[in-house]
Amino acid sequence: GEIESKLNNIIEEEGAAYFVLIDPDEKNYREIANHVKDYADAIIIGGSIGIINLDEVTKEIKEITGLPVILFPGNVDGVTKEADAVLFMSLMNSKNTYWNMTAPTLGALTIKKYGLETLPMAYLGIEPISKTAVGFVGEVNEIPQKKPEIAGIYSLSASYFGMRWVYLEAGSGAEYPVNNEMIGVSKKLSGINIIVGGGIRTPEVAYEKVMSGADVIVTGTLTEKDPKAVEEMKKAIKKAGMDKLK
Ligand code: 1GP
Repeated sequence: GEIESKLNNIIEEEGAAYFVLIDPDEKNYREIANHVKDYADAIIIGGSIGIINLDEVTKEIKEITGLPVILFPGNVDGVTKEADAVLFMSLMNSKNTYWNMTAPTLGALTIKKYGLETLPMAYLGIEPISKTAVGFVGEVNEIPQKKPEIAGIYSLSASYFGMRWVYLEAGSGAEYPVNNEMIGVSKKLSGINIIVGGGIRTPEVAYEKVMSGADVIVTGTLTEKDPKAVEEMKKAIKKAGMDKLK
């Protein structure tokens, strides 16, 4: 699809991409959109708890930023025709089959009707995700940080299923992010695009994650608290991207 090609080009040419997550329930979404429009490569829209005015918020964010707007649905109600694409995902390490397969299946026909481009993605819940909202809601059997190879084999499995994206998720507001070794082994084993998010709050940490193998860095909480922080984040991510390509 068009959006996926665009993102792949950015990853290929710049070594890494930067996504900003906006929770549709966030009150200052206009302010965030305004600040991030010159720095993020794409906006992802989603949240695990409650969604109000998803159509309107998505439409406005698209108008303000002019960036690709990609849905990151927390459930079957997380889709709108106002977006460009959707992360079509399986929470592979949930204990509940609803989050592995039923929710995406129930959402599939709506996605088709809306004509949204789909990016097939494995969503993997990593420690300390259990302490965050998505871990609780998604009944995640969290992958311990000390067992990077488990994330690696899930990523490999995802690639064999034909998925082209893996999201290593520590959870929004996580006390600490996914470790570098886990990112490295996931990238090495799968060869597909690795998105890393949850608990990334400084440019230095973002730099390390990209150098370890992350293709995409996501920040949500940081951007909500300090929308201006995106400028330094972008610099670090792109610097790491170029250093990685060398
Ligand atoms: C959550 O990975 C994202 O899905 C972002 O996490 O809010 O901690 O940046 P933060």
